[in-house]
Amino acid sequence: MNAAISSVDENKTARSRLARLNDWVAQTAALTRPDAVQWCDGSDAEYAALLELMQKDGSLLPLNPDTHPRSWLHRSDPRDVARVEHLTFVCTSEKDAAGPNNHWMAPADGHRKMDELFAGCMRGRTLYVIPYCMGPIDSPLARCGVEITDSPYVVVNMRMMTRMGAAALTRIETEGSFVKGLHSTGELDPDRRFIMHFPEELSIKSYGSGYGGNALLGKKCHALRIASWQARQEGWLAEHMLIVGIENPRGETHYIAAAFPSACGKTNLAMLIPPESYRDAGWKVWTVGDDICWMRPGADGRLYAINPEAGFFGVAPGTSANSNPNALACISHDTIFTNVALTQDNQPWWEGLEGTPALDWQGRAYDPANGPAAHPNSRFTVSARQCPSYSPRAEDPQGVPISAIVFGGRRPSLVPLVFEARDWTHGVLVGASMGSETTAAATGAVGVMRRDPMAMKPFCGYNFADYFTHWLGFEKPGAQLPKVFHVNWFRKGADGQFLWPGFGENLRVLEWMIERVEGRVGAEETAVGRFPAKADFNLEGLALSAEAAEELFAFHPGEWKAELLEIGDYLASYGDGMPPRLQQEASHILSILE
Ligand code: SAT
Ligand code: MN
Repeated sequence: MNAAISSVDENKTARSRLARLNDWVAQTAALTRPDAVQWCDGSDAEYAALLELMQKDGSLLPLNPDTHPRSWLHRSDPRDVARVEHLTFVCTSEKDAAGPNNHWMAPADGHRKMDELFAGCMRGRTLYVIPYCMGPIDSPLARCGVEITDSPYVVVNMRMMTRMGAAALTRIETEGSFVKGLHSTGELDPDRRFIMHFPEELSIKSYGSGYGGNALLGKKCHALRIASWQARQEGWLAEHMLIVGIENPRGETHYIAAAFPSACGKTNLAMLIPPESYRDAGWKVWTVGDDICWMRPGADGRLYAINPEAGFFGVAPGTSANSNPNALACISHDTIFTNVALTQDNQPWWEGLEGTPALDWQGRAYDPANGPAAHPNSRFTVSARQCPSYSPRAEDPQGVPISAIVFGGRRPSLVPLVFEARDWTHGVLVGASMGSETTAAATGAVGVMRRDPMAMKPFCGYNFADYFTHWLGFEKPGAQLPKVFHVNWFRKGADGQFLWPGFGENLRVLEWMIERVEGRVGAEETAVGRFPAKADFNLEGLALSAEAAEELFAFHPGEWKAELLEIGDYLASYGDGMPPRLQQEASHILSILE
């Protein structure tokens, strides 16, 4: 074909691709009736104008410019401070496709319900159109979306959390496909709040919440619930995992992907600072991502991972110079804080920091009788580029090769500090049977033990039975799959205190994993997996009592038997679609224990 003609054709196609977006924006405006429509380009000028607007209307309060330059505090409605799993739905034509792990509604009913809420809801407001890309803009693993929202707070957060604006729009023009997300804060009335997903249409509708996971649609709604659906169809994985690079003294870097439920230390592990002796020996830690990991097999059979996000939406309480100096450095400027407390001199404050709060997260004079000064799920939003340990490979369009996958939860008893799965099938079982105590990241009781497979219970956009089958399917000829491990930083002693110091010392556990990956050390075979041999695990320089050291690595067959029986029942609750291989694996372990 003549070059001139082909470029005319391409332009036409690009325009018609954008026409789909334009039509959707026009239809949405007709439904929601905003006063104005603003297409976001992601520019500095746009960002500055939005900050000014929010400062004027009081939704952003400037923080102390000497200690926290260009940083802000946002206070949520007190009834809107966490994800709402009971109001989160997956709408698929067949109920079974969503599975027992999701709340389900028929797509037509879901749309009707949401469109009633959206009708006229943007009167007096501006409708913002946010084109964004999840993942490095030039990465074949990245995927685009467009969020429509009436919240300027969402726009400024999306700007830090995603690649937002003109470049994303260009990619959407050439690619044609994008995930559609419609969001309104509505009245912030918990009785008029729903987060609905339509995976078959690659679309999301969210109404009545301005909180992170409910409102920043690129994050959990797109990058996990919708992406997990796309990933299954396209042969990859969208996971609730941090990605961290561990460089050993020989200068070799192993990348590890680790799944923990919300508020269980993913950000801390992703930004770990090695203990002094390790630093002296030459160990380094590189942050790729702290919450979400998209990975797929590369030509060499290994899994390659990208972080689809561009920023961190981290839990503030507990973040300190002791626990996470890298995070503290990240958030010393150009940061948006949500629901933290304030000191007398207008610095952000939360439990775990030195000093004293003057105002609590609701802006009241601090009174311990009202509970913690900062909300337990208060957050910071910050660009990943501000992280001192940000990996030079974090923006690699091809992703980083994963050497190990780690699963972990809050388990006060039974589960040892670390063990290794025997093989991929066993590893999938270890992930599928993960348990953890609930945290403040979602509304509801805190500290209740529940099963949270792969830390995806709130985020898998389809039936867990199919999800486990998808995971098992990665084992095929030519695959060079990572080793799978389970860790538990949260084991407690009889006195109720944590047995393991955690934080930087967790590098000792990662070191053992890497040695296993490299085949440098053996392991002790048990019915439930491979445990470290004492001689191979570095406890030097740790103030750990002999009993604690014993207990952290102990294997209790009787208690494990009870655990395995429970796991068997849990897996059976997913019905006939469950891959028999997982049940067989669980039965096999049980038979060794008996
Ligand atoms: O609220 S978010 O989903 O963005 C954070 C979390 O709970 O993991
Ligand atoms: Mn998370």
